[in-house]
Amino acid sequence: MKFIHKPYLPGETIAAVATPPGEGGVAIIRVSGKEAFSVVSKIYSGPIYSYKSHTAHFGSIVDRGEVVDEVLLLVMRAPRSYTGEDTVEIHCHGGSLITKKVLETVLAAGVRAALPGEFTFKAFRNGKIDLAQAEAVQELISAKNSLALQAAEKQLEGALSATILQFQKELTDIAAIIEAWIDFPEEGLEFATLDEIVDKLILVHTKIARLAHSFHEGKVLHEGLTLCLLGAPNVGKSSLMNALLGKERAIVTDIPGTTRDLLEDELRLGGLHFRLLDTAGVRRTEEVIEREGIRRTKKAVEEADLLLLVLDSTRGVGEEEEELLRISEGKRRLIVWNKIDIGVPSPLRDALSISAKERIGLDLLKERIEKLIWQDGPPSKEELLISNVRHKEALLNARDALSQLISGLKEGVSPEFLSSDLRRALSELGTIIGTDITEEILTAIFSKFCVGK
Ligand SMILES: Nc1nc2c(ncn2[C@@H]2O[C@H](COP(=O)(O)OP(=O)(O)OP(=O)(O)O)[C@@H](O)[C@H]2O)c(=O)[nH]1
Ligand SMILES: [Mg+2]
Repeated sequence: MKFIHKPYLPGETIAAVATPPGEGGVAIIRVSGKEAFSVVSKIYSGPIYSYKSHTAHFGSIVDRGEVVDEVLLLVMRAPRSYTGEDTVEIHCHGGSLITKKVLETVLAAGVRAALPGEFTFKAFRNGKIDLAQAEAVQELISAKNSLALQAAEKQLEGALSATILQFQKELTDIAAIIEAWIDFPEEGLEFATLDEIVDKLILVHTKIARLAHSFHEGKVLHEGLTLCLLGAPNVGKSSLMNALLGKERAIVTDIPGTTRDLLEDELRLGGLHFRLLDTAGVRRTEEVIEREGIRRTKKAVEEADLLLLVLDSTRGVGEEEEELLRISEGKRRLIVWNKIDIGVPSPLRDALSISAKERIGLDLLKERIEKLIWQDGPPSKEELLISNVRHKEALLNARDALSQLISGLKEGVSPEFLSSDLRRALSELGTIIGTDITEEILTAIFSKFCVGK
């Protein structure tokens, strides 16, 4: 069944705790909407209507004559607030019980509890930020390293939105030429030659494709990558996991088939974090548990961003190894000959030699992992990266529409079809900044935010 999110009703006044749960110095309760002032005035000791915008005031929250808490009130009048609406922030003492009581008092005075992301939704609806910027807010909050933070800040400032608008402008200019061509076919392509249009389109196409491809780097920054160990039984996958982590995370024995389930831990390498997965060794077996383990291994391999294929240098390349080489073909992978303290690796292109047990060759391995992630070196501060699947899909769809348009132009397809390809590209780009998007998708995006944001 499809999960239906509650719709946001932008006209309503809402309230929520904006600070994380638990105990702290202060907690902030945010109230936003047309009735923010009138509602808070019912429960606050001071003359809130007389307060200037962007000023702070000390007073108390009062419930039927009783003081609930002494608070600092911050008032912001529309449109100069995060949401673009009248907003009151109540800074109360940061205990969970007291915060709850203040919130309950506010809600009882006549506002609705905010849904997840609803304040940011209001900001979007009221034109304070566009959709890409709204999504950047959430990325900013969840950024786990300084590079990810930088990228989110840039997106919040509007770098991505500006780029999308620029693409749209370039395409709209071309659309105008094509439309004129449809309207006055006899005048031919007076404004530009066919080749010129194609060249312009190829340029935009390339830029869109490049931005779509930055998704890999963007994702590395935001989520980290999944690094999956793969190999036949007993080759030393679990030993390598332990060696990389620097702790005895996985059970190691000399019995083939020791690891039967996926094991996971967090690995930090050169400022990046990886989800490191140890898997069950792949071989033909009738044993039920092991077979399930191998099924899980194969699924993990499909989903992994990077594979470490571990081979045993005392065994060489046999039937199982051939199969593993095939499974991992075409994926980002590193081939590692393990146990070089007791074996001799067979020649295989680009393979590394290590000993997980004796800790030989691990630094080089880590270096190679990093190199494989940042194929063109780590991204620079200036580079615009996308990290959101939704953005990537939209860019790829826009790119495909342009590919169609370009080949249509070259083949002399009727101009009506061409302009529909162009419109499709434009509206795909529009979904990124939130101009061509359904209410359902919007709600789904904002509902992933936290309550109070
Ligand atoms: N000499 C030597 N032995 C190793 C090395 N790495 C692992 N071993 C040994 O190989 C055996 C298997 O190691 P594991 O790490 O359990 O191998 P695995 O690939 O996880 O095996 P399964 O979980 O059964 O698939 C153990 O006895 C390890 O001590 C190494 O670099 N050199
Ligand atoms: Mg193992």
